[in-house]
Amino acid sequence: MLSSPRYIYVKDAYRDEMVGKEVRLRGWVYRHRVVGNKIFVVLRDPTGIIQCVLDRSIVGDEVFDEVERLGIESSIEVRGMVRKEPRAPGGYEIHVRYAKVYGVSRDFPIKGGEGIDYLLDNRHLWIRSRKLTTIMKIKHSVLEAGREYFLRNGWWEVTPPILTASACEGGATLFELKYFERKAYLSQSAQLYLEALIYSLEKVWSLTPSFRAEKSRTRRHLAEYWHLEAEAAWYTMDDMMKVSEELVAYIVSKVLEKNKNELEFLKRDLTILKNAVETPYPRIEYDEAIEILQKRGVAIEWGDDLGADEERELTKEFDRPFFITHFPREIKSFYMKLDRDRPDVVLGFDLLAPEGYGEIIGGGEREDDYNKLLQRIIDEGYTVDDYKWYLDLRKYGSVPHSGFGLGVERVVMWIAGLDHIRDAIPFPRFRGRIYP
Ligand code: NSS
Repeated sequence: MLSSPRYIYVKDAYRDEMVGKEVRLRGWVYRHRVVGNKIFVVLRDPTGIIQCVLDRSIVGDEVFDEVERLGIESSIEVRGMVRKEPRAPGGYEIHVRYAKVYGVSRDFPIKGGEGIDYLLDNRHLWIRSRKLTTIMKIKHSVLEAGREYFLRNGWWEVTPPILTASACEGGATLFELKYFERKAYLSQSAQLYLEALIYSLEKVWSLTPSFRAEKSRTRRHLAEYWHLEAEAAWYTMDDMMKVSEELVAYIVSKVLEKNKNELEFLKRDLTILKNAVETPYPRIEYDEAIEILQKRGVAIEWGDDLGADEERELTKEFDRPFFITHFPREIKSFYMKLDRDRPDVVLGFDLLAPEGYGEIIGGGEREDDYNKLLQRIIDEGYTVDDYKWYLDLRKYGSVPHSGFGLGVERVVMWIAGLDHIRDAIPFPRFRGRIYP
């Protein structure tokens, strides 16, 4: 008895050595066209699409009639021979001998040309699109490279909590929830917990969801995003900036290496992206950023925060990612260490992506002195009791330390060249929408 031909992925059919071989493929109907006694089914699987040709005289009436009626997104299996066919998209096709229908799909709700709100309502189906599939593959490489970078450089991966009792990045963007008899919040950042973990492991990192109740909908804010964070004992702000740029350069180099096809599908211009593989990245201080903006005619003054518009303007000065450091203390979080020589600014940094994208990382050196930190917490109007445990870290063997947080979807948005962050995550959350 002849053994069954093996299952292959679509991408494996696009090879000369497969020509003439009998194979099996499983997937979904991407396109479907009937021409007389032939059906052209374009089959989609995780690796691509390929044309499959069914001939009535070969597959028989029963199979032919069943496949003829199928709508797009029906799931099927085909068995047949790989053939070279210059007229087929991609140059290869499957000459089908047998087909089996698994799940019929009729009237798939997405036909092309729908508006964004409709597509978001049907996100559970829209994620099958080639565009979103392509972006998810790039995100996979970003996450893989991030983890690989930390593993190779001796960092410990840890698992901080998501349910928290206090704010890390200010009360304005906290999601509150009922936690048994009391109130709690969804974490905005693992930072405070990572700080507690450096006392045993010194160099730690984590990948967690972070939550921000952003009041307005923008192109680069999600209510739930994936946060890659690092914290290390003994590290200065400069040390941590080096880690940040090495990490980003490593991620970009891996995506360029592994996702050539995906970047091409998205028509991503690689000229500027390629510069990000080389470090160090340029560094400017906040003061200089303000001067640049003023020269460019932006109405801004020392002390103002940099928003998306200001950041976009600044990115025009650079052809690679760049750091801004030494921000006024008033616009940054309570935990940031003040510059010893200039106590009006903090030892904090942002890393901005070029081509208009802006901030992808925020980090800096932490206040490690008990009394100074206590004063910052009081000045901020926080309840000291909520931060008692965090203050303890400065009471029992305090050390200089630094850290940062990278927004995974911000990085994906930039690397993939997206105009909106929503496509960097399969099920985006922002104000006014939590479905599907
Ligand atoms: O607020 S951050 O700038 N900094 C922190 O949360 C620090 N506690 C991180 C740390 O030092 N461990 O956020 C860090 C990054 C920021 O640069 C963005 O890339 C991303 O997190 N971020 C977001 N991405 C998507 N949507 C929203 N709303 C968002 N907010 C921050």
